[in-house]
Amino acid sequence: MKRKTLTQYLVEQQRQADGLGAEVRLLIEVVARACKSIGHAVGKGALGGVLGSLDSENVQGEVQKKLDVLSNEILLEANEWGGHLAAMASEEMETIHAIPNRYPKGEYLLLFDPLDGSSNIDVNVSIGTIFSVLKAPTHVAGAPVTEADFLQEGSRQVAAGYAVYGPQTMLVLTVGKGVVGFTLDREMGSWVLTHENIRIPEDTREFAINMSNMRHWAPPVRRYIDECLAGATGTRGKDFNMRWIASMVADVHRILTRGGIFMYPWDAREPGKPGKLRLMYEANPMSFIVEQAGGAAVDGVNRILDIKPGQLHQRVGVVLGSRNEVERVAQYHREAGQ
Ligand code: P6P
Repeated sequence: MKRKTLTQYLVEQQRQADGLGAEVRLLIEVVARACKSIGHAVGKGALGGVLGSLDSENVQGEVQKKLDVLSNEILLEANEWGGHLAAMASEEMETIHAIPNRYPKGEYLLLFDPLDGSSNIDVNVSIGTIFSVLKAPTHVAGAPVTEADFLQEGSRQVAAGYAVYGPQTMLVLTVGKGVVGFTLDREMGSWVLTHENIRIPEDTREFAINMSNMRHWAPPVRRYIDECLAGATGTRGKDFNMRWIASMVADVHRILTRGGIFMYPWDAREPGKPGKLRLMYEANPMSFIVEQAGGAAVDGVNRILDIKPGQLHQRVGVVLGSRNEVERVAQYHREAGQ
């Protein structure tokens, strides 16, 4: 049977009773097309002269890779003219990006990490693009959009998704009706629906965490990982496996595909920061996707999608994946009074 394309899936979603609005459908198609361009640039690697770092740093204080900046520009240019957005925000830009006056404005806000996992670019390991869609507050009609308009809980996302540039290039998407996956048919240049209902198993034997930070973890995290490491000889009564790709998109995609728990918790290296990952364009979109696939996502104890943001680039601890394992970690935090 002929597989559906992204366009066909979005048209069918639009026809539903409480369906997708035309602007959101256009938004997703534009972002998906931009991800094709990013994937094409990533795939060229050294042949495209796009590897390596620039002399600049982003707002996070991280050295920018050429592909970070290129990916950001691709997403900005693709989304400026369509009339579906009020403004955009990116990990690579300190302030929000207003739609130029020469273009019509729409009702939605787009946030993205244009190329997540940048440390993996130069070593040819999977990286990805993460995006999140919010509705702009009604008052923005006519008034300039401000950063405050973006500071909405993750539970208010209209859509979220990521592209993963790996052995296959895939687009994983939720519009609040479960999670679907599209594989890029590189010959036709079309996104083909290959995963119609992605679900995360509630249990797992696989954890993902950067073990080199072990001495900096809070006790509940250390307790959980120690139990996993004790395996069948310990209280868990089963052996665990470990994976850490250091590209959130790749680690989360594995968890959506076969289960697992992903952890980037608070640690004592920078005690004033709640975690390394960013709430608005990493944790929130991934948490929306994970919950829509039957998983769970907490900052250690609180549901990530309930967090009221204070700043655009604020960071957060992240524990997400197979529901029963995430709940165990949250329980250990509650028992520790955290
Ligand atoms: P570490 C990539 O830089 C990233 O933001 C996530 O994609 C990834 O999960 C994490 O940082 C890796 O961090 O400290 O292991 O290099």
